[in-house]
Amino acid sequence: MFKKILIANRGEIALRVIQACRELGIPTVAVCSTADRESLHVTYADEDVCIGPPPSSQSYLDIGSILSAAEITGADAVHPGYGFLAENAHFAEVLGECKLAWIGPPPEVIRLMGDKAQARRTAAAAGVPVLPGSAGPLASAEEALALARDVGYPVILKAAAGGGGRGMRIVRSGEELAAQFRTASAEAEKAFGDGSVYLEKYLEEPRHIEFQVFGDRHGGAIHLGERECSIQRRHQKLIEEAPSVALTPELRQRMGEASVRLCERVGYVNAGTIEYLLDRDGSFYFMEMNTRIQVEHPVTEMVTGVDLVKLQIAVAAGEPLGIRSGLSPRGHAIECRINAEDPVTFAPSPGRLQTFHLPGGPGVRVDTHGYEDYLIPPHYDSLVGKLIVHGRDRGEAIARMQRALDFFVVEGIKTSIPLHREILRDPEFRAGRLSTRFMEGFATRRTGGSS
Ligand code: MV4
Repeated sequence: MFKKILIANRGEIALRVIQACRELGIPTVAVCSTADRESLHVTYADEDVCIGPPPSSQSYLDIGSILSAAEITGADAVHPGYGFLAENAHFAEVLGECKLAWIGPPPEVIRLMGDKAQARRTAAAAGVPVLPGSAGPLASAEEALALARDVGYPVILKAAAGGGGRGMRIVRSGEELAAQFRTASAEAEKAFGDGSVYLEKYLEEPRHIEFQVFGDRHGGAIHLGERECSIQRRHQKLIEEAPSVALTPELRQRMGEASVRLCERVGYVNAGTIEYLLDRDGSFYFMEMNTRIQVEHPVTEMVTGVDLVKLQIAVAAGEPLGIRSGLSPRGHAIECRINAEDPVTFAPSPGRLQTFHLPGGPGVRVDTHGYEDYLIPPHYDSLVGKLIVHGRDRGEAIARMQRALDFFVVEGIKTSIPLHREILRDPEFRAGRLSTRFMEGFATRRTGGSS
């Protein structure tokens, strides 16, 4: 097992990794920017190293500084959390060259799945359903036009180097396609340095369902069921739950088997997430694979009883998975992301937490790096915590989330708590009628169409 783990991250996920390490008896090293000296991940780690000024490009994304921190502290493994360097294949490679263990998937697999067009082709080759569309990047607007005629409108153009909704264009007719193709490609070139664009049939109102997968270094691959992540705004998830009300045990098994096949095909190791679009008729289609632990991993932990971060560390150290696919989810879990933002305008709201009272009691978990008097720096994302509840069924989980939101007191900044309280009261949410367009309908129901 590892002797000392460096956590190349900050905030709640850095704390989450420290918790896992402590349970495993492994000492930890925190890294921090000068804006994070008063952060809990620094307080709770056994050692800490300041790696640079507040901008992440000069601290949490600075590979040289992180390597130096590992070197001077004698760490033998690095956990990347999510975001920052978590899906940086080059970082994973450099660690290997420095004889440091990488608690994540092989660099080649990160690179493969980072190219969304190649990922789509790989999924199809593994027998995982994909939407009708291009076999790879499109060479020209003419090729896009011919393909769109075959597939039928609407279609969606996606940047191969994008992902998570960045660089997408919905096209509803042939008249717009050539112009949209050129803008999409130019934008992708500018944003990612790669103008490759591919095309798919566009689904109007799907659910976003993702499967938690895990591979070990002995060729083992499993899935741990799904998360329903349809409630998001501007491609930022707001609420996630497990299981999805849309999945029967039979569909869960088929989607799970498809997910495991893809893992086996690419030699996947460590934690991963396979994102699908689920159509109303129960058809599912591969969308992307994320090669990291995700923000919403706790809902899977709650319904499976598996500590995913400890499992990441164990498989990175060479241990076999030791658990099988096909466990039935136990009860129901919901997560609300608590962001430091205006609940109406969604503008960031950094500042000091003057009051910070956490809810507790049966079935309630809070993953947060916040504490009373903590000053949320303006340089990073706005997530201040995650409120996760577990109940015997969805009804109990909803009631529990409502009372936990009521008993979560934050003063000094604006948060998404009031928005979550409204969503939890919404009849469509309560009925489980969810889709990727949920928030559009919610905004209309809330204001009667004025926003
Ligand atoms: C789609 C789609 C409909 N049809 N692809 C958004 C994030 C990125 N991973 C891909 N996304 C979508 N791809 C086809 N062929 C709809 C979306 C989409 C979406 C997906 C998941 C969650 C929220 C979403 C919001 C808008 C669009």
